[in-house]
Amino acid sequence: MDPTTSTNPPSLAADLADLAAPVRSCGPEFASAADRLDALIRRLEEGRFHLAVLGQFKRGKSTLLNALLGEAVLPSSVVPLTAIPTRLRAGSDRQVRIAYLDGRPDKVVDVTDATGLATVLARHVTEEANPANRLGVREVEVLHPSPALANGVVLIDTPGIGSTYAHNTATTMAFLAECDAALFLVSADPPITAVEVAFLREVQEHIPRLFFLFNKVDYLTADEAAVATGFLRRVLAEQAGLSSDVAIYPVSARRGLAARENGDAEGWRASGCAEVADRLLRFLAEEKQQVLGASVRQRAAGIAGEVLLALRLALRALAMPIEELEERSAQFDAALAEADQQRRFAKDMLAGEQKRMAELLETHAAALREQYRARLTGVVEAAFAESGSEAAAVEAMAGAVADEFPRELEATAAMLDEELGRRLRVHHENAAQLIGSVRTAAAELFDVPYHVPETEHRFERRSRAWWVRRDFSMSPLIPIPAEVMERAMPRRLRERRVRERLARQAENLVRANVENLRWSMVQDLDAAFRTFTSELDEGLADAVRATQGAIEAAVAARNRHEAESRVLAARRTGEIAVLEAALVRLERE
Ligand SMILES: Nc1nc2c(ncn2[C@@H]2O[C@H](COP(=O)(O)OP(=O)(O)OP(=O)(O)O)[C@@H](O)[C@H]2O)c(=O)[nH]1
Ligand SMILES: [Mg+2]
Repeated sequence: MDPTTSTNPPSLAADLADLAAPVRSCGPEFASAADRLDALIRRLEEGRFHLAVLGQFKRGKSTLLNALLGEAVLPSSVVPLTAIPTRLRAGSDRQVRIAYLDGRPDKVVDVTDATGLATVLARHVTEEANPANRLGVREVEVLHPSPALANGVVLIDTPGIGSTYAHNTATTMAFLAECDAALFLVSADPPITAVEVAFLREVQEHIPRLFFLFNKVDYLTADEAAVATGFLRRVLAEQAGLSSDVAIYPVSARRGLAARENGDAEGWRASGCAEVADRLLRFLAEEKQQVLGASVRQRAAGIAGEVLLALRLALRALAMPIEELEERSAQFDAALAEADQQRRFAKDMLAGEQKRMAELLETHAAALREQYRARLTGVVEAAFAESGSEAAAVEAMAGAVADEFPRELEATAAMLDEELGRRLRVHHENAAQLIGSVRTAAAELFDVPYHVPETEHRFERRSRAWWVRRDFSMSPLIPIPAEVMERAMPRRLRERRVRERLARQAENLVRANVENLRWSMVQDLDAAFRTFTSELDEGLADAVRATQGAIEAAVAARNRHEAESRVLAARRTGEIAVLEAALVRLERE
């Protein structure tokens, strides 16, 4: 029995695909609806949960992942080994996809068993076979049927940090922003090091959820393990600011792997790996998938509702006396003209909002500049007055910049981001209402059922995550010019020159860093409004195309030939039945 077996969740992606295919075959006027359904499927895929295993070299990251997979496929060794991040995600068969740094096409290798997989991986991801990444591999992705990868979990093996191979550390650092959560592996041999604490601090900046695994407990007696985790807990609390009751999961990845290979459920549980698999992987992934799944389901149902409306409109129009059809069609055109008027109005409002947001941003940038100028000047003057040393003053300024600015700039970025989200939400609701009104007008005029789907209240903007997390790295301080010449000057004069120079440095720092923030926000603001405006235009155009298109097609069919209308009516009736059934499946959850 597979100790990690879980019931497979019903596949939302499959339900969506069942919906997208018939929508696409309804005709070219439904292509955009089908595209939107495909985009939702992609979003589900992208929304997979990325969980990295991080830690210093040789802590047992690859071994732990092998244990979770249930077979030894990731190379593990007693020397620093993993050199390329390797993603593991669900697939029905084993396959490796290798992506290259220079953009040449990915290499895809199908393998039949664990040994084949291990061989391909060893050739590409190890420091031994691919020293300093001579093969130019960017990343490796493995498809694998293990249940540990169900629920959209993507597990990531990363190169260990802190080994003599500095490039491995750099590779892992560059990877952090893509992770939703991480398992941070430490072990007893040796106890947590200063390098790991520094790495952990960095990781904390990028990854919102971290879980601590204490590996290789098989080396220790129960008493020793208790002492060792106590020490780890203290270090985490004192040096990484974690709460003193932070959860630490003791595991033996090696024993876990052996247990999986021998089908030993008790050994699997005793290794501690079962708890990691059950509690962490499943819990985290489900949490994320639920939120995403609910939102995707709701949107898909909305799209299906739109398509059904168009089909029903067509069917109704095909059955209506021709004079009545023409009259209602003219009334609908009038409703569309009114909607277009409102669209223009909405765009004017948006342009005004964008201008006000830009002004707000400038006001904040000016205030920040003032605040930092005062703060830095104070720091520099105090340090210089106390020490009389220019170098010490520069040092103090650098300290203030490094400690305070990033946090405060991020806080400002987050605040403005909130504000933008709040303001755009109102416009978003108005736009949804306007687009909905076109469909409602058609439904009422032609007397067919239609419910405007609920709009989601959460207004999503893609830029948010990297806005707030962007690296507000500080501009370097200007090097101090040679002071030799000044040594000969009278003290007063020399001090004045130093003070002036320090003030200039402070001013430059303030400008550079505030400008950094301002510029990135101006860009994001523009992008947010541009996207929003085009979404409004496209959404409205879609609504018009679907409703008016369906009615016009019916009018044309009626005018051509009675037989043609009958064929079209029969086809639409069939399509409605198929879609209604697909919608029921989608909504059964
Ligand atoms: N005793 C014991 N040894 C383990 C355990 N887990 C891993 N090891 C051993 O530790 C060594 C390193 O394991 P790897 O899985 O290669 O470690 P890694 O963290 O992936 O190393 P890098 O890829 O170099 O960063 C191997 O010899 C493993 O067999 C464990 O739970 N107990
Ligand atoms: Mg490894």
